[in-house]
Amino acid sequence: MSRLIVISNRVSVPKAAGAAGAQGGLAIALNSALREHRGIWFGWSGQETEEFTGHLDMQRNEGVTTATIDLEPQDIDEYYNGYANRTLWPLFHYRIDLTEYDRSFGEGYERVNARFADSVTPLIEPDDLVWVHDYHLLPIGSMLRQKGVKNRMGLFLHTPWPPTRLLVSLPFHERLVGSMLEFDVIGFQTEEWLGSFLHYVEKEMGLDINEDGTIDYRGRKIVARAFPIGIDYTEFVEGAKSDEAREAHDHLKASVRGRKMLIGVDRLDYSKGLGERFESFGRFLTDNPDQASKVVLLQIAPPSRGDVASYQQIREDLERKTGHINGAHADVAFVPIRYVNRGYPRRQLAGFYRAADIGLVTPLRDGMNLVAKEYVAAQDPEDPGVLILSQFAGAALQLTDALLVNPHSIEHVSETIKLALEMPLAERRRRHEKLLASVRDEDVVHWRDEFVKALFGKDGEGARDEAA
Ligand code: GDG
Repeated sequence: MSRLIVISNRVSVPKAAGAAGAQGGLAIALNSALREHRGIWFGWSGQETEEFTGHLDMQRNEGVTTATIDLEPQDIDEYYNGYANRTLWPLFHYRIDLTEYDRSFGEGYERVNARFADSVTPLIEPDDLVWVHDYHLLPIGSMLRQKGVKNRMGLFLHTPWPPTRLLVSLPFHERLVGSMLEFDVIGFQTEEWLGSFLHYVEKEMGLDINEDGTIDYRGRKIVARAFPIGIDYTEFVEGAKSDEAREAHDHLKASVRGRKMLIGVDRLDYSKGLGERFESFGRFLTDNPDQASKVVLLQIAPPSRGDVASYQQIREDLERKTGHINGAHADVAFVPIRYVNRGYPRRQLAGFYRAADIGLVTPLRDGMNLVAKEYVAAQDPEDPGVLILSQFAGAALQLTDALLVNPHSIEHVSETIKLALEMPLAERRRRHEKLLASVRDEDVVHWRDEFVKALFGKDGEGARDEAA
């Protein structure tokens, strides 16, 4: 069996099941694939070093080998805080108003991708399959090819892919996309992002897309496909049954004292539509004054990317909005928004989801959105909550039995909250049953297996044919 080499910006060192700070579903799924394939997970350690040496820190934990490198402060500034999080992230989430185009970011991005390629190449054996993750590492495939790596290589993009008219605002966009075509498999979360990518390839690069969706490029056939990611359903449902989850559920339920609860769980990121969500909830309270003392919104929002100015702004904006809405609608015995700027262990989170009557998942743009799927998995099937989901999340293409909303329309979301609160049990059950089937059947293991199968190629050959 071919080994699997996973390359991503950061590496998640495996921890024993149930350990404190246990990992997310993606890390668990990749680690189990690595265990099965005797593979290696390579990436940045998250640590700084004065001068880049390329020293590999190899570790083995829970049957998985990880290899990490440290980066220089300038690398972190230009590659991670710069090109990845100030340029590509906003651009890929359709926010060209927030996108910064600084030449030094692009240079740092290429330099770090080259450093990744230099460091990982000696670890790659001829039959290995190479699986690269996300927008941090789009050009690494071409750099590995230049170093003589002939293995089959795949890229999976966790974010959306923007429409061509937005992408062409990126200086050197042709170079970036051209470098991606050195991969054998390019995976997206949804058909929509895939469609945007193929549109670019056709219109800007003049390439033909074959009937089966493959692209012929310099004598090779590239598979570009949608592989919608899921959650680790089994792990999540087990966690939701744990004592920790039950205690978190009971504690939260007791604290709301019979009021209906809405929950949001998101990294503090402008793509998640938190400002619009708070405004919609505020509008709901204004339009339904009798409800003000009967509902509460719990928003869990662990801070992220705090070194980037736009993230500092969203934080300030949300603090202002929370203060404003709570000031207008609170009473001596309750506040309508509980805004919590910290993270919780996964099992507690599962308990919180189950305690909530509504899951409010309203990103302005999201590659997939796993919170929507976790909310569904955590519900009591006999008395499930209602999922309100943005039509702009990749998950909306699968979770069609959620109440789909336009998160930009404050009125629409406000009215949908009312609808969800009034939804009869039979309809809640009917919708939940369908949602649950999708979350259970298209889980992260299914996603991983589909991608690895595509990476193997039809003939099951690991190494790619040199003559092809
Ligand atoms: C990117 C794409 C795509 C959140 N707060 C806590 C916590 N979380 C966990 C959630 C969920 C994960 O973080 C967030 O995943 P999302 O999918 O919602 O969003 P991104 O972080 O933006 O992820 C996204 C994903 O990659 C996978 O491809 O779906 O579109 O943007 O699992 O539960 N976990 C814990 N405590 C928290 O407080 N333990």
